[in-house]
Amino acid sequence: MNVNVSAEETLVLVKPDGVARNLTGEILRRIEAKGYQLVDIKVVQADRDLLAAHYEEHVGKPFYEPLVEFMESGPIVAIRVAGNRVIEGFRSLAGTTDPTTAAPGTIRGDLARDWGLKVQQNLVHGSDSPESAARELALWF
Ligand code: RTP
Ligand code: MG
Repeated sequence: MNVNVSAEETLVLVKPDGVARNLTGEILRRIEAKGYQLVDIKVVQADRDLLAAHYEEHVGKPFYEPLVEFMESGPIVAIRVAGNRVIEGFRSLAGTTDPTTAAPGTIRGDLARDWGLKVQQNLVHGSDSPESAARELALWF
């Protein structure tokens, strides 16, 4: 199996809910089972500056402040993942943002639900474009 073709990279975060629920291993298992490569990984307690930079596109939206509070609430596992079309592929593995309607078979669809909180606690983040991936990987690694 050729694993070195077009090694696009993406940033995956296991958010504080995923770490607290001991789902990091299950999420890594799904990434590896799909055939993507784990290039780098670390546990991070994110501060406001990092989160403000990471979520700059969402500054000013109603969910921004609860989102930052949630992301500050505990450790995050940051992972550099490589593979052909991995940016699109990981978002497909993750499922849609709202965990109630995320398709079964996806990380969010199988493992997350709406807890009725102020922000979606949906277990994972994945970069949404090559530009976002490059920007976010430089922030977290
Ligand atoms: P992510 O950035 O985490 O991979 O998720 P995404 O692209 O599917 O969602 P995005 O629109 O970028 O939103 C970032 C994160 O903000 C929280 N969110 N909550 N209305 C809400 O309650 C709401 N909207 C967004 C989620 O944690 C989402 O993943
Ligand atoms: Mg996003």
